[in-house]
Amino acid sequence: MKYKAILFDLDGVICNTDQFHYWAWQQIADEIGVHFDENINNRLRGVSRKESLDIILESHSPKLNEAEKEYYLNKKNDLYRGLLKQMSPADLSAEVKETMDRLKSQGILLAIGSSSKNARPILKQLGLENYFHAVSDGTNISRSKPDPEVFLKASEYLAIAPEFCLVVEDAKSGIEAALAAKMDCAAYGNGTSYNLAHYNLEKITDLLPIVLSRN
Ligand code: B16
Ligand code: MG
Repeated sequence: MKYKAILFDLDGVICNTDQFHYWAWQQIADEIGVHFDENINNRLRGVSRKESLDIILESHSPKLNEAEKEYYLNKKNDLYRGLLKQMSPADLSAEVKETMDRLKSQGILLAIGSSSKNARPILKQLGLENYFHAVSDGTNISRSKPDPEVFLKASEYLAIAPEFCLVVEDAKSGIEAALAAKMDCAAYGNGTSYNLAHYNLEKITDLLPIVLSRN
């Protein structure tokens, strides 16, 4: 068996919360008066909230002090949490759910590997709070992607060695984290533009032949 576990990124793979992050960061950038666009937003994928703000502020002067940064971090999270409230199980695409159900029915273990500290509430909104065999997220790590910690923790929780894990990621930082964890990686969405992963998924169901034909 090549893969015994699939580690799914959350924002941008299981759900489209990446759009909410983008919108909330845009409000913050506008308030600060710093330029923000899609290219900068793509650099924030998989990166922690704090590091995201530092990336947005790269071209800004004068530098913000810690209290000011704290204010904007809290405000961004409040805006983002406000958007999450509108999510429901209807926001989980049938394609994603069917793909995960098929893998599960074949005895493959499924985990979340997300940098987000909001992963648990998001899973609840989607009706997935008890769906995964393990959840590794921003609350159990000290270094976010591209550090491999979040995926190594997931493999530890599942008791499956990294060589048997396949990561599904939309972020450059997430693909790098998977490779640093010595795991295979399937890129999805924005992640396919970097040509760094072992596989590029055009649609999430493309995962099925990759995983099931090698088992
Ligand atoms: P939060 P993922 C990541 O989640 C997002 O891609 C990234 O944009 C965000 O800054 C990070 O979570 C932290 O999220 O502010 O909710 O703690 O893609 O690793 O699932
Ligand atoms: Mg992501």
